[in-house]
Amino acid sequence: MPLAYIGLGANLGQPAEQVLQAIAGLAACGQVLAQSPLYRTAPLGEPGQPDYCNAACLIDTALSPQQLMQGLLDLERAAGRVRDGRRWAARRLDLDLLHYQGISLDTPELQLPHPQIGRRNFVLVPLADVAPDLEIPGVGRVGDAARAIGRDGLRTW
Ligand code: PH2
Ligand code: MG
Ligand code: MG
Repeated sequence: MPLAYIGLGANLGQPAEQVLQAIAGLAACGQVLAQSPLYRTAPLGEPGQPDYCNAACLIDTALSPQQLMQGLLDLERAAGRVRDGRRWAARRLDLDLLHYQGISLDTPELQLPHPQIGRRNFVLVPLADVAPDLEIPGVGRVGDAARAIGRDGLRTW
């Protein structure tokens, strides 16, 4: 079955609990093969928001990318995420489909690989924990990209 790579983030409520619960909930979407440690990361975006808890997971899934996205949105809703249109505001849970094995997509609903992977250390560093040798188009080898971007603003949770 295809492998899929998920980025997790939360900075409202009980961020670590929501991230761990989401990892457990990913069982509804596939088999979780690896999970990164939890990181405490400085918020990027609207000023004054709490630190984020970030992590990444590798799953083996029978779902299509679109079905998997729906599953991730369901988990975000179950955690109480409210989407109010503000792009980089604080949130209870954010699940990003970062990469889906063998698929490149550029549609309004879904872009794969996720266009921001290479720009954010709070995505790259946890992803490198679960898939250092993964090659992502436009990013390169994830372990190398994570080392190059550095760990500014990142601590273990
Ligand atoms: N997610 C955002 C905006 N800013 N900052 C950190 N540290 N971690 C995130 O996951 C994050 C963010 C929008 O998805
Ligand atoms: Mg995100
Ligand atoms: Mg998101």
